[in-house]
Amino acid sequence: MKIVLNEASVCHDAKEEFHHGKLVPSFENPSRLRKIISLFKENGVTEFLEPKDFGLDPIFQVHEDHYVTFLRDIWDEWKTAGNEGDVIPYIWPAKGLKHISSHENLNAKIGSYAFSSDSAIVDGTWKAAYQGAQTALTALDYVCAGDRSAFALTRPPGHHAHAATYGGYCYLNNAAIVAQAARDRDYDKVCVLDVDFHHGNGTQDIFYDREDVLTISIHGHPRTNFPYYLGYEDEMGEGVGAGCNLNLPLKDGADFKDWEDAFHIACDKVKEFGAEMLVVPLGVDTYEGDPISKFKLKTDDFLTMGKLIEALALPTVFTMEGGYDVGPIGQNVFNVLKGFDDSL
Ligand code: SP5
Ligand code: ZN
Repeated sequence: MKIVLNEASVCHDAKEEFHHGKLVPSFENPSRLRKIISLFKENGVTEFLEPKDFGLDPIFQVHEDHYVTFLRDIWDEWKTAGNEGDVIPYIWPAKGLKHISSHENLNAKIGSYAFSSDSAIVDGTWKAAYQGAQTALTALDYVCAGDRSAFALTRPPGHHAHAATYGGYCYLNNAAIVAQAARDRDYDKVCVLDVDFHHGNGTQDIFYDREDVLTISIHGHPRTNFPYYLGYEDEMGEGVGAGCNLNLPLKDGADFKDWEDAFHIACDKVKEFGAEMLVVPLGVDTYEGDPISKFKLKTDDFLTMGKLIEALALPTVFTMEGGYDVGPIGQNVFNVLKGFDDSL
């Protein structure tokens, strides 16, 4: 399996986020990727490929132009205006307030593009996110050229990002960008099968009215887990996309047996849909030790997960998403890929 590494990931280093009413160090931080790389090297995986540059066009196929401009420019605007800390929203156009398309005030603008406060924007966020999208597109490029699978090793993650909204540590939706690029490269039917602990709200929303991209997510139930406001069973797609979204929320405390039962339902859907390409937003925050999640998967379960994904027998692009227990994160990620491709 080709592994494409986003070296610019370290450029995104947010200081803090709110957790239980306090500012704590960001769960999503550069040590996550460093750990994964060193564990891979210990296991003899030493070839990390550089991303090619496909430019902004494939990003614009998924994200709105004004949103991309916002992500690119907001740090400089924020600093020029004299702000000292990271860009963190404090006001949102919630129900009862007006949705306005252009904002004179930076805080008003920031709140209009964010859905949560956990995703600070810092110097280097745009660079890391842009290179992350290129990393994912490069992984797709290898698969289009004949590789069975490729892994985009990158952060920040992407699956929570909508067409014009960031949140959940995500800015550009790498998995959605790959799925759309695969469509634009003659794969007629693409499936995004999201195995991160959290619902892939951004990806679902981006493809919600589409019949050519099936979105499936297995996740902690949104009644009790982030992102709370999306990810329920009754969200099944709309218009021609009706039936092309499947949510499989699981109860808090779910173990691998529960997860596997959901996975088999997902498999039936992938086959019925007739997917020609699989994109897997891979979060290992389903791990039992994860500090912000509530499933009980064990390190060995991730090997089985990789085998189950492989059994779908489709060209597959993995994008790195969540996983916040940094000690075992490398082994957990490695196990999924090793389960998929034993030659790794
Ligand atoms: C990609 C990904 O895994 N994103 C997850 C984003 C979750 N961010 C919010 C974490 C909330 C932790 N603090 C609130 C705890 C409430 N019990
Ligand atoms: Zn997650």
